[in-house]
Amino acid sequence: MTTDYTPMWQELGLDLAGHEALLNVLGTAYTDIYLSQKNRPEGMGYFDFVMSEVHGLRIKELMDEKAAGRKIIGSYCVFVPEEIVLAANATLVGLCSGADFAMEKVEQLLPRNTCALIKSSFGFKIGKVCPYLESADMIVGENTCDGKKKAYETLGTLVDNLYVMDLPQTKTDQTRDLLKAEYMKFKTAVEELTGITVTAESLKSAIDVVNAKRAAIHRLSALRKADPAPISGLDALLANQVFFYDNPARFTESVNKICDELETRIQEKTGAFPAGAPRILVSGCPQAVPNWKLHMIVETAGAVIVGEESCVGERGTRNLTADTGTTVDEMMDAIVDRYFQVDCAIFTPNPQRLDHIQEMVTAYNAQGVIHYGLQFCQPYLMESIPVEKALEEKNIPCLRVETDYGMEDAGQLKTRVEAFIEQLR
Ligand code: BJ8
Repeated sequence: MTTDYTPMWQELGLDLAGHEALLNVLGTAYTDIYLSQKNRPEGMGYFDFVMSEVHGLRIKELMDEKAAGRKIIGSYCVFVPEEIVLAANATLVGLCSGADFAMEKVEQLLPRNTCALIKSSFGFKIGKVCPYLESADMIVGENTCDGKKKAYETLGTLVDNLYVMDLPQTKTDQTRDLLKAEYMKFKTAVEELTGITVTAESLKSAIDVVNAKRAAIHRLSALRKADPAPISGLDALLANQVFFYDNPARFTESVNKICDELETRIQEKTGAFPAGAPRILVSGCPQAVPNWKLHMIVETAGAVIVGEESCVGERGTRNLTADTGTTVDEMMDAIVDRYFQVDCAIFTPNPQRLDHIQEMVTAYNAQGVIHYGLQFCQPYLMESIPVEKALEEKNIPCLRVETDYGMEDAGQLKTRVEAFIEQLR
């Protein structure tokens, strides 16, 4: 028997009709895109269940946590350190920004030429269709790209619990100090919210929890190096998306379980795609749930995506936090050092990202790169040109795509992707 979550959604103040429409679209898309895939690992059943309960059971768990006095913090960026949130006995959830909603109303508040990700975050708020957003006791924005920076000024008028974190845009000793100061300030804000002081013990344990989660994803990523690829890019992308809102310990356990299965598949040479299928690395803007568009187009055209150089992917998860510190200050330094390596395109200059893309091409044995840029995203679209040049110098084919969340350009994209795949064959 399926549980009726309507009273819970009502209590959260969701617009029930709009929410139902969203869930229907999401359910249909998931069935068409995910459940129609062939040769999926059995362990993906876990993620199918998570997705079927994405606004149900997981929200119920968060509501139970709230009833027990725990605070929920929502974030839009991988620069928000989960370690600090967990150490203050709160839960961090990523706020999805992967689908268009209430666009007409959004465009009364934001210019039309704003990226789909920012518009989506507004659409979910204005349309009152995101239970994660509505259950959050604090919403964290960050000064990254100009679009987000300015949009948070307006978002602050729509929510009463927005906390904006400043972030450096260059990488020097001075800006590292700025990041540390911002993380210390954030720690204080979270402590004030929860009424719980972060201790060396709680921070150490939080670092371990988050490191374990990232290590599980690293294990999954490493298995994608095999040919035939034991898991599709779509399924691996989903794991990277669920990373942001599942219970961390359960996520780690489930991903490790899938990895055990993938290891057996590799030994038996069982692939999600046939051996020798063209292998592609996707690089660029984050693909938040339920943005599965590019992966779907590529994989239904017969190529397999073997890695994502993205914040919903390896850019976001790649480094662990050193666990050698013994005092809160030493551990805060380790956290700062870990996050300061994230090579988001808002940094200038940003040579590390170019190096990382090339390292990933080699590590995952990719034959080509698709650079995924959201329309109107200046940082990533600007950077896509040097990325393409650097790859061309190494004779690595690169296709730059610029798109949004709509399906109007799907046919045209498909044609370009198919031609690119032919080039790789
Ligand atoms: S660390 S990538 S998660 S900021 S797509 S909103 S950049 S105009 S999302 Fe990001 Fe943090 Fe950077 Fe990662 Fe702006 Fe571009 Fe829109 Fe973007």
